[in-house]
Amino acid sequence: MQNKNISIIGVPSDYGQRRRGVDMGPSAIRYAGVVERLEALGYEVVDEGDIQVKKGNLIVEQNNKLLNIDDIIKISTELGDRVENVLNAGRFPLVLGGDHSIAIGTLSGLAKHYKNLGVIWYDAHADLNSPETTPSGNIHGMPLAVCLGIGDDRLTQIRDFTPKIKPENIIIIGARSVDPGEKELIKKLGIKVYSMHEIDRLGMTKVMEEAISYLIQKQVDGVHLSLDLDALDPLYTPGVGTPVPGGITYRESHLAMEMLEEANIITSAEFVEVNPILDERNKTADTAVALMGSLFGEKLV
Ligand code: NNH
Ligand code: MN
Ligand code: MN
Ligand code: MN
Repeated sequence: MQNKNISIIGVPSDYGQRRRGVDMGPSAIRYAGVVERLEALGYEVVDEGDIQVKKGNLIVEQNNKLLNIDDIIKISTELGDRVENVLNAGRFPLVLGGDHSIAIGTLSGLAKHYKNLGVIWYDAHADLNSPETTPSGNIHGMPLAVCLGIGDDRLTQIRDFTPKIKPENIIIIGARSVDPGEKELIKKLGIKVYSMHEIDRLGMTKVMEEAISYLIQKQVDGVHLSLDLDALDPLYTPGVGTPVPGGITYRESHLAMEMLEEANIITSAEFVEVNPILDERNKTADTAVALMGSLFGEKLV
């Protein structure tokens, strides 16, 4: 990574879904040794701590299509401000979740800075739902749509501008649980997706080579990696709220991170959906930190 100065921001939020515990993700990732791991690679790491998230009862009512929206607006706005400050200080933002709804905040900070931002969405899901298409009402299934300007105005207008990203600058990797409305949107907007089918068929090497040259062709001025730990097979990351079998392997994920590092294109990252309550001895947080190792240039020999 070109930028040797990393700022870590924890976002202990579980408001984007219904299972308690993902708010402890940032702690679990810290205890897995993220700061030490990155310092050992020669980075100057500042852990800025967690943003303030109110502890409260999750709203889980059946027919609500935007669960906990008020809390999510507040968290996203604050996170956006914090991420923008990190960029203005010339530092690399590394955001620790929390459920994936926090990406709305992260992108709202990044997009003020980068005018043609690329996004790699490493996830079992597409996170392209809206209140009209959501099967759950969980906002963690919506952040990519929100950043495209699709969905409730209160979310799309966070930090007073929309859209945050262009559909042609997005690459989804690892998808295997995509809802009908999301499939329609992917077709309509022509979003580039490497589902598990393409990963099986082409192999991760080819997938990453293509993904990287695709973003370079789009002349992006930065690339954000939004990594949902459920992209990996639950074998390696059991501590996630919505595990889906048939996922990306541990080795394939390391390869993907190593290739991103070699390509030297990543300018910010977030690791989300680590839920220690659902985990086995902090395995998911350990995997997250190991992947960060590869992303930031750790070599095996
Ligand atoms: N697509 C489902 C929904 O919108 C599940 C989303 N869950 C995720 N996304 N973990 O990454 O509710
Ligand atoms: Mn996700
Ligand atoms: Mn997911
Ligand atoms: Mn998830």
